Amino acid sequence: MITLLDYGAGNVRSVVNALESLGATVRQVERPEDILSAEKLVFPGVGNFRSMMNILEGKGLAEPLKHYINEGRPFFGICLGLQALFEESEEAPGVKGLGIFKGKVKRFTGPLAVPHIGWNGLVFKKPSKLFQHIEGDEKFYFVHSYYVAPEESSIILTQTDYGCRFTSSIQHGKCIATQFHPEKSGSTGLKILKNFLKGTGQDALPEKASQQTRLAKRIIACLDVRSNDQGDLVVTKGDQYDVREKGEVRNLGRPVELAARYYNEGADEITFLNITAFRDFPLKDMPMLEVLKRTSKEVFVPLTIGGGIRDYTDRDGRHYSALQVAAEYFRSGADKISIGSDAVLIVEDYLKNGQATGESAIEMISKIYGNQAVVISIDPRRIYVKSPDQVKHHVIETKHPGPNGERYCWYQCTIKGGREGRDVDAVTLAKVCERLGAGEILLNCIDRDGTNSGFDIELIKSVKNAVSIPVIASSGAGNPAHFLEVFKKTGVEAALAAGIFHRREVGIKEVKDYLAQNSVEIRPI
Ligand code: 1PR
Repeated sequence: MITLLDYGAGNVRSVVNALESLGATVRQVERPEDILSAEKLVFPGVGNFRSMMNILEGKGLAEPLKHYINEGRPFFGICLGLQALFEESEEAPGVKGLGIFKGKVKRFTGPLAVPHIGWNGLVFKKPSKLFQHIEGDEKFYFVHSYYVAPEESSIILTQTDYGCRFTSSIQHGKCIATQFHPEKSGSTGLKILKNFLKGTGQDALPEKASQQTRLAKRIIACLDVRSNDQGDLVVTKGDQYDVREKGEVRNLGRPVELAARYYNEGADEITFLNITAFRDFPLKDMPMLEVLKRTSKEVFVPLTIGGGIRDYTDRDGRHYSALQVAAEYFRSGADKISIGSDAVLIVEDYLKNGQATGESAIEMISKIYGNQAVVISIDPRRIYVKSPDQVKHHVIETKHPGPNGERYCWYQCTIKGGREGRDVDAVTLAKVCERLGAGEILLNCIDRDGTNSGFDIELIKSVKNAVSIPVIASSGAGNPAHFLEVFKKTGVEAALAAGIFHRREVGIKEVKDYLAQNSVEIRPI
């Protein structure tokens, strides 16, 4: 029996699913006494250090937790569940951590994008039972802006490189904690959890361990989901956002099945976009929540869900906040939520008033769940202009002149799935969203969507250069060379595709093999 400490700030469903897939029975901590009576305790932390400590203290869980760990009983902390063990964090000055180990939690500084999101390797510092059947060159999924800096080097189990070398896991007796997410690290991560559950066997030091690690470029499979005219929830795909063919919604398969296929084929992440959620209220759209619940039972890589994350008042006058909508998605198995239309309206407001309200969906959700959980999905369309001073927007000089020979363009943000253009450009949107607390940009492009003609390098470069959070390039992938081009020319952290994967024109493995042959770091399948 495993006892799981859920303090209600994120996706613990995936940890439960991972443990159950390994045959464990999981019970949740309901009262402080449940911690003390645990046989094995797992503590997955997500979100913000301050809110985590406030909740632990407020619910009377901090003391039993310290007591349990100090008694040397089996403990597995994940992400913030590692950071909580230290004295304090730069994320929440003045807030005390559990202080089981000496040391601080620090923020990444330097030129690399923060949060550190994606698959990175481990440098092994000491043998552990945890590493049985681990070869050493595998990659694990990280998503964090802060890392622990222990004072006692003897507790350091692994280290990882990202601008600096940081501690990516610790072990002291039976107390183990990882910065990476084993429950989101595919079959390799499950091996780590299995070793913890087993708790027996020899200490092992992986053979292929390297002396340096590199973050992999992520390949993401995207599933645009909506109901077709018969009322079935299907994965569809548009050409420049038009998903109908001969009047019918294109049907490319079932969401859960396709997601499982991409997981098995080596996708580093799966994104679901509920593309008609701007019309319907997503919490009424239970099938989408069901899709997430079912997918997270068999897919152990990160899941992002977008569509309809905004405040909403239903016909009976009942108000739901974007935070409530997001919370439901997280509870159903999402690791990140993506905000599209509402982000444009939030930025319009910000630009009009010159300041943040503190109450926008981006601010509210990132405050509770952490920046890394908030993705902004941008749906821009290219607008040509004759000269840069013709509009007040961020204008670029383009190598692809417009229909009347225009040499300049800007990228207009749209809402409602491209149906309505607004007076905000993609670069400004990305910058303001970063300021408000977004952790990642999913950059689509209506002109390229479904064309197989390659990513819009000019758009992607200008957004990537404007922000310091990770950027996912999307729209237009037609072959493996397009992925290489976008990584080499823009430096984005991830690239997403839909049509070529759905139609089996190109496989994820083919893309990764091609990238690896051309010296791009990838997560091997
Ligand atoms: O506005 O917060 O409700 O979110 C709605 C979400 O649905 C947005 O993220 C928006 O991008 C998405 N969306 C809305 N309508 C469509 C549509 O296609 N009619 N899909 C749509 C956007 C773009 C990508 C696509 C890539 C790669 N789809 O998701 O997967 O362009 O395609 P490709 O590789 O085939 O070129 P909200």
